[in-house]
Amino acid sequence: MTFRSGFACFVGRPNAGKSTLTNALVGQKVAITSDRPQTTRHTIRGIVHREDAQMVLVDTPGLHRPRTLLGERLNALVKDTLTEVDVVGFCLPADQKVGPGDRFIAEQLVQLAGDGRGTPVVAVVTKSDLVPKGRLAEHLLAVSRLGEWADIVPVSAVGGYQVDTLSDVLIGHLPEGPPLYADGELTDEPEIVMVAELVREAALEGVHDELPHSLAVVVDEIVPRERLGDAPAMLDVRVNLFVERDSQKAIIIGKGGTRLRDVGSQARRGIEALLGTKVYLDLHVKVAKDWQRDPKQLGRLGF
Ligand SMILES: Nc1nc2c(ncn2[C@@H]2O[C@H](COP(=O)(O)OP(=O)(O)OP(=O)(O)O)[C@@H](O)[C@H]2O)c(=O)[nH]1
Ligand SMILES: [Mg+2]
Repeated sequence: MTFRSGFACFVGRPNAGKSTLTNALVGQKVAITSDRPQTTRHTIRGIVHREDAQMVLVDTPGLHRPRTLLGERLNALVKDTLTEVDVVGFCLPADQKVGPGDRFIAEQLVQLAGDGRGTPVVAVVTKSDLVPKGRLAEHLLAVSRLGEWADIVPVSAVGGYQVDTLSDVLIGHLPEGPPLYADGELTDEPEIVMVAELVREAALEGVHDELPHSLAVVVDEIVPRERLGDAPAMLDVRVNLFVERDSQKAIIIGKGGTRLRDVGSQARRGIEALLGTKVYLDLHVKVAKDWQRDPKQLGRLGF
């Protein structure tokens, strides 16, 4: 049996369903998801293990016309990733017409194919559960006219439709080679990053307008709590949430602190599942004025 291994990445405009699809292919949550655009802010590797192959799936931030320095840095990150993979999955959501955002990305992908490497691009029509069959057929046609694709695969990460088929198609483009990660390893995301991401995911729920973009989360420390008698093991997790303005701080905290408490209890459940121990989660909201446009602050927040 030939064994294949290599790298695939998902690109697409914000909110196209890249991270949800990554999680579905890996079979476990490695990337946070939300219905707010620009949820993903760094590349995340999820590893798909099979008898005959190992695929390192790189989930990327949504590609878009940048309006801030953060946006520019995210786009640059995606472009770097594109040159480093064996196959690209271009995600186009079925519930939205092919638009200027998709054409912008298609142009970048044409340049990639033309640079001599000839990286194959598979068009992935995401969220196909959201549209009737006839609409899906129209969308597939529009996608096929958008560029030269190695394949076009409609999927639904939520319904599980054709997720395995997509895995087969992507793996078919990987070279022969040995596994790159140990058996059972599902991501190379450090725990500390996953913890911060789970807090950001919880905090994104129900906030609107500019706030999702203005929110950054950094773990301050994770320390084991001293055990008294046979009390169960417990970790103290201190996390800072940064926003850009005082008004945003008030929204995140909510009336009498209720909103922040809800965010904390939702995030704590995910963090306890991730770390496998009880957690005391301590959230602090701080203002870092206009950090999205400030190179110094961007550096400090890890961008
Ligand atoms: N119905 C349906 N909804 C989906 C599907 N895939 C993703 N979604 C929803 O679409 C929204 C965006 O999903 P994400 O996976 O966060 O999208 P993304 O492309 O990673 O977004 P960015 O990281 O912001 O670029 C979320 O609310 C998901 O629940 C799907 O197959 N079906
Ligand atoms: Mg994402």
